[in-house]
Amino acid sequence: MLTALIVVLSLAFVVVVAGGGALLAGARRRRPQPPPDWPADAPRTGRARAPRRPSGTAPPVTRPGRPGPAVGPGPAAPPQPVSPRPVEVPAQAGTAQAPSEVRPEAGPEVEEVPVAPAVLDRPRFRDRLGKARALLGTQLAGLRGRSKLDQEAWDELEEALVLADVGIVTTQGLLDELRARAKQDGLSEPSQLVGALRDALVTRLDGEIELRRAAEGLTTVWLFVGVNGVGKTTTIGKVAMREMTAGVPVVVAAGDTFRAAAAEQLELWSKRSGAGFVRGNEGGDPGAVVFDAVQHASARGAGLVLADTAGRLHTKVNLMEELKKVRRVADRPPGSVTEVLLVIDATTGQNGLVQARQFTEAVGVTGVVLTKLDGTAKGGIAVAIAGELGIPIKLVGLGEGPEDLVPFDAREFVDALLPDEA
Ligand SMILES: Nc1nc2c(ncn2[C@@H]2O[C@H](COP(=O)(O)OP(=O)(O)O)[C@@H](O)[C@H]2O)c(=O)[nH]1
Ligand SMILES: [Mg+2]
Repeated sequence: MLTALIVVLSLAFVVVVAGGGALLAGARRRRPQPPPDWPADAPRTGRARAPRRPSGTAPPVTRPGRPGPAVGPGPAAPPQPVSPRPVEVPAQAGTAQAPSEVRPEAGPEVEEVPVAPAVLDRPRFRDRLGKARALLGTQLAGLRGRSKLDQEAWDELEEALVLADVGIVTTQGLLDELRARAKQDGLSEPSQLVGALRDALVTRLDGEIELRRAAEGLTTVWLFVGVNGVGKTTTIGKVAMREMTAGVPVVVAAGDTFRAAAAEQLELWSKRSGAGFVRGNEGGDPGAVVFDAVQHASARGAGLVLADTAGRLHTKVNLMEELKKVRRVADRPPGSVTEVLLVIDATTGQNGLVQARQFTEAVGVTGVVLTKLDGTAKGGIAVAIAGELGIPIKLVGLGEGPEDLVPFDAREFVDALLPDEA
């Protein structure tokens, strides 16, 4: 009897131990997923881009004793906000920390510690461009219904492109190209024409989307410019979120000193992301704010400053002069302006082109962030910008949330814009 009891108890013990082990193994398998793609350090070719580091794991946590990485901690231990002349310190910041905590170059041991993942789910173009696809779908339906490629078919295509906000000049250029292609390849069906349109659009939109970084030892500055309400501050917040998630210490500079609310809005985003935050007084010198942000980012080893700017001043000339000055100041070592990103609201249509010309003349735009694509039926503005100005679209806003800013992908965009049957 006693022997039987001992045997039963031993069996129960074995089952419990084996079950516990399986659970632990299961828990290990359920590690969080890798982070979203981000173009800054990824190759342009192909759709899959290498992630910086699995964001399902925590950013490196420093421990004394062994060498650490060149970049500072990410969201779990964000870089502390800097304290330049006019500054507001984020509530979560605490007191200033030694630079070694921002940039653990020598000494500390690095350990990957799993924490709650800060994964940003990347929205798909297809899911967010429904309005634009619906408009082009209706327009192209007429073209598809035709039996041959006659003048009326060409007229139908022209109307569809103009209505989608591709713009007269770009539309004419596209039609010329497609006529030549139709002749050369002997295209006779309207559906073949739409296929050729797909390719022509992708070719025009495909550009360099990488966000460039400064040389070793300098602090990268990305300047965000554009008229009021296009989404500059929101975009900076989203970029800060992405970069911090990827382990890059960020400082955001509230260079829109025209409205106090702009700095407060940016401060909220900095709190969400853990990025450092620098602001000035209302009506103060935005150049000084950006200068301070660079100085303090550099002193703490934070590699990236995202500078907000005003979208409206008393006159347009004032605004452009101010932006030129901000750029000059930000570009003084240790600062290095590697991107001037013009933010354009896709819902403003052709007006965006006019803005793009003005800003490009004043500050030399290096890339476009096209926001609110989720809210427009006229996605063709992207083609007009890329085609007429030759400025690559680098990022697009597909919504208001932190995850809704994605690297531009010409093929994915065009596939989302043109209905399947087209
Ligand atoms: N739907 C949508 N709204 C956006 C997007 N980007 C920005 N917004 C909204 O546009 C409004 C103006 O943005 P804001 O960043 O303040 O513009 P700024 O004046 O250029 O700084 C805010 O309500 C944002 O939430 C986007 O990609 N999609
Ligand atoms: Mg703003």
